[in-house]
Amino acid sequence: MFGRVLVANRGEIAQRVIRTCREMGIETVAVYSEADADALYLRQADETICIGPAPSSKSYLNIPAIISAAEVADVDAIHPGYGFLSENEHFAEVCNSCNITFIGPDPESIAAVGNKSRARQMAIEADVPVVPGSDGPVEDEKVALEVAQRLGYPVMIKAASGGGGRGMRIARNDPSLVSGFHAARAEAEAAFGDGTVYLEKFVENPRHIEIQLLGDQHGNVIHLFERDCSIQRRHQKLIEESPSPLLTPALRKKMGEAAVRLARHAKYHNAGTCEFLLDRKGNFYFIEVNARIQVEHTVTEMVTGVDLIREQILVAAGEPLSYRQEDIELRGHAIECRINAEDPERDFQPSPGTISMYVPPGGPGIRMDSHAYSGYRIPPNYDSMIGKLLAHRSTRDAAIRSMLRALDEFVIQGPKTTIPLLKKVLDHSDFRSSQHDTGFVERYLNAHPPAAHERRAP
Ligand code: MV4
Repeated sequence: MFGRVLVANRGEIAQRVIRTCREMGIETVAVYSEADADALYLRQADETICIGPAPSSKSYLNIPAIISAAEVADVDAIHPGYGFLSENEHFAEVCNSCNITFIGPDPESIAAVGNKSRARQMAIEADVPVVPGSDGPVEDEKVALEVAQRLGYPVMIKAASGGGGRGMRIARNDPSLVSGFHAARAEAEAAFGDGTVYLEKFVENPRHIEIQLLGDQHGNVIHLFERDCSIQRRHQKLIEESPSPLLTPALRKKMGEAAVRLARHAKYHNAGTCEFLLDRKGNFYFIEVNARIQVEHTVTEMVTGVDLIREQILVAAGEPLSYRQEDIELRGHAIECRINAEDPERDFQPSPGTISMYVPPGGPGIRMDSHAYSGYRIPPNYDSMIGKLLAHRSTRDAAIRSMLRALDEFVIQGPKTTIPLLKKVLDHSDFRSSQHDTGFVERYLNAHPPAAHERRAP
C-alpha cells in the first residue's frame, strides 16, 4: 500500500481525499496556489507545498510544478480529485513514467472514453444501447445531412472531444444542421484542438441517470447503482439523488449490467461513471463515460456505505476491490445539494469574498462536505462550489424534508449562495412527484424571473 499520497486538487475534494488517506494510515501532501494559502485542507495534510500563483493554468494545471512537488515530497501516488488534471491522459502518463501511481484509470482508458465518439463505438460493441446516430465521426455537411435525413429531426451535433455540453448544437431542420455543423466544429477546434463531431438523434426532455462503477486491476467490475442528476442549470448540476425515483428494480438491474459490460469491454479500472439519458418511455441510452471520481460520488457513498475514495486508492495500489456485486445494497435515499457562492438573482454570477459567518447544519442523516469556515475568503479564481450538503433518510420524502430543514438551519453570511433556489426546487410539486427533467431548472427560472423588488441595483 502507498505510504504517501499527493492530492493534486483544492477545496472540498482535497479535504475529502485527505480524510480517507488518514483513516487508511497514508500520509498526505497537499499542494496549493498562492490564492489558497489559508485553505482548510492544508491544515489537515501532513505536508503542504505551494505550486504557483492563483490562475489554475499556473498551479493546479501546472504539470511540471505538481510533478516536482511529488518528487520533492517523495510520494508513491497522486490523487487528482475531479476537474483540473483528473481526466488528462498526458498527466496520467507523466505520473506513470515518473514511477508515481496515478490514482485513476490508465492513460489509454482516459483517452478512449475521453473521445465521445470512440466511447459510443465501444458501447455499441459491448451491446449497450446508444442513441441512434452517425456511424463514427461526420466529416462534412453532405454526410451530416444524409445522417440527419436517416435519423429524422431534431438531431444533436456533438464534439468528440467535448463533454459537459461544450461544442454541442441542436438542429431541427436542414439549414440549422448545416450552420450548427460548422459552428460546433469551429467551437470544438478552438476549445479542444479537435474539430471532430458526430450526430445523434436529439432525445427531448430526458432524465440524466448515471451509474457509478468501480473496477480493479484483476478484472473485477462492479456498479454501485445510479444517481439521478436531472436538476441542472447550463450543465452544472445543482441537486443529485440516489436511487432515481424513476427506476424500477428491473430497469436498475439492466442499466447497472449495461454499464458493467461497457467497463469490462474497455478494460476500465478505478472509479468511473457511465452517463445515460432516460426518456419518457423508460428507454435508456448511453451518452458518455466520466473517467474520474465525481463531485456527487457522496450520494452513492451514503446509500451504499462504500468509501469510494478508499476503493480508488486500493485498486490503484493493485489490491482487489473490497466488495463483490452482491455485497452492494441500496439503503434508503440520499439527496445532495451543491452550495455555490453565486447569486441566483443575478444570473448566477459568482459571489466570491469573505464568509463572515458560517454555521453548517447537522443532525440525523446530514453530511456536510465543505472547505468553508467563518472568516474564509473565497478566491475568485476557481469554481464557485463551497460545499455539498447531503441528507440520507429511509425514504425520498423524508430525505427532502431533512434537506429542507438543514438548508433552513444553514447560516452563510457574506457571499450570495444558491440556497434559496435549492429550497424552491425541493419544494416544487414537479420535483416532489419526480415529474421533472433536465430542462426543469431553466424552465422554472424563465417562469419565475427575479422580481424587480428582489433585484439589487446593478
Ligand atoms: C444529449 C441530449 C439529448 N439527446 N444527447 C448534455 C451534456 C452532455 N453530457 C450530453 N448532453 C445531452 N446530450 C442527445 N442525443 C441532451 C443533453 C443535455 C443534457 C443531458 C444531461 C443533463 C442535462 C442536459 C441538459 C441539456 C442537454
